[in-house]
Amino acid sequence: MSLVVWSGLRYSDPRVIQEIITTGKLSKLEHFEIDEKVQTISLFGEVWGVGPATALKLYDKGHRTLDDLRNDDSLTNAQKLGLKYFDDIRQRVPRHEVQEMEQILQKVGEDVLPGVIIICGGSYRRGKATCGDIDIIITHPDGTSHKGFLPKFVKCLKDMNFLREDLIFSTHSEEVYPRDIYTFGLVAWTGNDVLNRRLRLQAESRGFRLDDTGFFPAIQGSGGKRGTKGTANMKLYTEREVFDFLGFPWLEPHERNL
Ligand code: DCT
Ligand code: MG
Repeated sequence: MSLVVWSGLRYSDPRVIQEIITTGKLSKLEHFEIDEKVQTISLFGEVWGVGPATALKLYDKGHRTLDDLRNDDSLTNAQKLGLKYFDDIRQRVPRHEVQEMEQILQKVGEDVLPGVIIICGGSYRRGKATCGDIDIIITHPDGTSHKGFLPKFVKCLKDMNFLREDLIFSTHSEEVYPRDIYTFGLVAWTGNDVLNRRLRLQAESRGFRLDDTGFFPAIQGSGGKRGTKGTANMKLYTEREVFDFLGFPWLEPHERNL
């Protein structure tokens, strides 16, 4: 980057010299600095677990490369893992690999909890040829035995070395969808993000808030126009019911790449 910019400057150009003499600075160089800053912050932001504020903080500390970050003790464990697997995480996974992994996950899940339903959502469910990650949605048809499944499942996957690290998993987290709200999780985690935005807007126009756990009727007069969690949830059990309820034309998963 710096080479490209610098090669565009002719040091002997009288206008360059004139600018430095009269203003004490060189506007092209300032642009370069801005560019370098933007590029570095955006690179740091690609490290898993590093948001824009942290990226800026790291830049202000003087870090300019990923190797600089590797020597910084202030990184959280998740950020260190993000660095360690930086290239891996950025690489897209071929569809057939995701399919194999889904089958393994389903088999291990079944061993841990018979009847458990494990679906791979996201771009995979939308039929994409490669996937940025693997989004898993889990439920159990009996509505209760999903409780406590996730820690056991993760332990099993780690014991067999399928899972090497976990970034945000906590043994207290219960991130399996109870059967009665699973459909909303499935819609939300299938996406894509543009469709989700449209579905949420459509819900709002009908006086509901939609998220990955359900439809929530707006509470009149409380400023809760968008609907608030905790208000009665609509019981819908299939994706088609969700689309129908919204009056949104039905889309098969592979048609949801908006
Ligand atoms: N999602 C959303 N809004 C976002 C990002 C994601 O509603 N800003 C939903 C839709 C897809 C799902 O979450 C999973 O997200 P990603 O894994 O980020 O996207 P993807 O569609 O699976 O694509 P990728 O192949 O990049 O993972
Ligand atoms: Mg994904």
